[in-house]
Formats: sequence, C-alpha cells, structure tokens
Amino acid sequence: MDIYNFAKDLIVEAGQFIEKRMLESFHVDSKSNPDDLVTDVDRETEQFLSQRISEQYPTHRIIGEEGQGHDVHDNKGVLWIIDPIDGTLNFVHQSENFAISIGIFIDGQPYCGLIYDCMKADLYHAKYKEGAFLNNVPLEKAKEVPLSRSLIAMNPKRFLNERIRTPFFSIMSKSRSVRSYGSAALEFTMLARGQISALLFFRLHPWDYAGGVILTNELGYKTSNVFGQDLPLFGTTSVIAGNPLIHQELLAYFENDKDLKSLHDETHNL
Ligand code: 2AM
Ligand code: CA
Ligand code: CA
Ligand code: CA
Repeated sequence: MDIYNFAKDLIVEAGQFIEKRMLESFHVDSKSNPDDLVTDVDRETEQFLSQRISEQYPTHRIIGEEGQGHDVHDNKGVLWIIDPIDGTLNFVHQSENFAISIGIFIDGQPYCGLIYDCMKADLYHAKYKEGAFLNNVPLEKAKEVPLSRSLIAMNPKRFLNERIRTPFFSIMSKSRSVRSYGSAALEFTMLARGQISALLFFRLHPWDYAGGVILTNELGYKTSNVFGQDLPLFGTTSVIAGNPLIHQELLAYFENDKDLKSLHDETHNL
C-alpha cells in the first residue's frame, strides 16, 4: 500500500476514534486565551495518528497542532502536517462542523492532502497531479467567478483589530456576502466544491491549511498569503485561497498596505 492509501484509511480510522471518544466525557482546557480551546479528544486523536504513522513509517516526521514536531524546521524527507480536530470550538459547542486535516509533503513538495468530515463521513482527498475527490467522486475544476458574484469565507473576529479591518471590509462590501464556518479545513472543502469562491484568513498555522492547499491547488485554485507569497510549511501566515480570477482581485486589496505588512510580519512565527 502506498502512503496515500495508508493515509486515506488512517484518517477514516481517526474519525471513527473521535466519534466513539466524543460519546464519553472529556476535559476542555484553554490555550492562548479563554476562547482558544483544546480537549482531550484533540490530544488523543493527534496521539492516535502519530503513533500509527510512526509504526508504519518510522522515518517520517510529523507536525501536529497539539505538540508533535514543533521542533521540526526543515522540509527534508516525508513530512506529515496534521490537525487532529480543525474547528475545536465547533466540536465543543456543536458536535459537528469540524474535520481532521492531513497534508503530506516529500522534500517540501506536495504529495497528498486529506480532509475528513467524520460526522458526515465525507473524505476529501487529492494526490498531487492525480485529481481531487470527495469520497470516490471527482471534484470539478475551479471556475473563474469574480468577487462581485461570490460568497467569501472569513473570520469576523479579525475585524476587532482596526489595522486589519479596512481591506477586509472593502472586500466584504464588493462580495455578494461573507460566511464564517469556524473550520479553515472545512472552508477549503467548500472552496473545492465551489460553494464559496474564496477564503481569507489573517493568521493560520500550516496544520490549518496543509491538507486544504493540496486539495484545492489540484483543482486549479490559487493559494498564497495576502501579499501573494507562497504559503510556508512552518510558522504562521495569512491565507488567501480562491479561483485564479478572484485570487488576483483579492491580492489588489492588500497591495502597498505597509501598515498591514508590518502587522503581518510581527505575527509571523508566533
Ligand atoms: P482549530 O479549531 O484547529 O484551532 C477558526 O476560524 C479557524 O482558525 C479554525 O481553523 C481554527 O483551528 C483556527 N484557529 C483557532 N484559533 C486560532 C488561533 N489562535 N490562531 C490561529 N488560528 C486559529
Ligand atoms: Ca486550536
Ligand atoms: Ca486548525
Ligand atoms: Ca486543531
């Protein structure tokens, strides 16, 4: 079995683990602030995934949100970037609308991306240059829809920061409307299905977007930070993902924004 097929089986197994585990009680702790939550289920699922990967592939390296590989800073060999639960607030408050995300890179090049919505049993997966699928059905290539006819996903909490607010409000005003689903990984799957035309985040970590970037790039969607630069495998960054037309349109809102650029660079590597 190749790494891609192993990863597909593993992510579904991890989803079954979550579904079973969430029927029992679990602790909820806060991390950087009272609204930044982590549960036993996040930690145990990351453990489950990393243990299985290490048993099967002892040389592979793993970076996970809940502590795996935070000392890894180079992209040599096979690197798994995993988020055991993307959308922890939804997991805690809604018991749905969260996903497991996995991106696998070989020597820094994309190999495959997987996002599993375990409550719906929907597996999104793509192997580089071999197409992207929802379960066994191929997903359609990106269509060039302009901002003025688009739904855009963004996180409204970012608008509390005045320095970030201005370009985001201008984009919102030009768009048909905005949506916020609380899981970057699931927002990438909505982009992959053409349900939204773009997503826009001011600060994400690689585990939030690694799987989604590989999935959507495979379909012809463009991804970068708000200044048009490639997304890193380490540190934090802003993220714009969308069809090629809207991606270009959105970048124009951030061009020459020196104030925002300095804020962006301050938060980099937090
Ligand atoms: P999480 O649920 O795995 O933490 C919510 O808008 C999206 O942003 C989710 O993908 C969420 O991932 C992520 N997120 C939550 N808190 C964050 C933080 N403090 N910094 C960056 N991203 C965060
Ligand atoms: Ca988190
Ligand atoms: Ca996440
Ligand atoms: Ca997470």
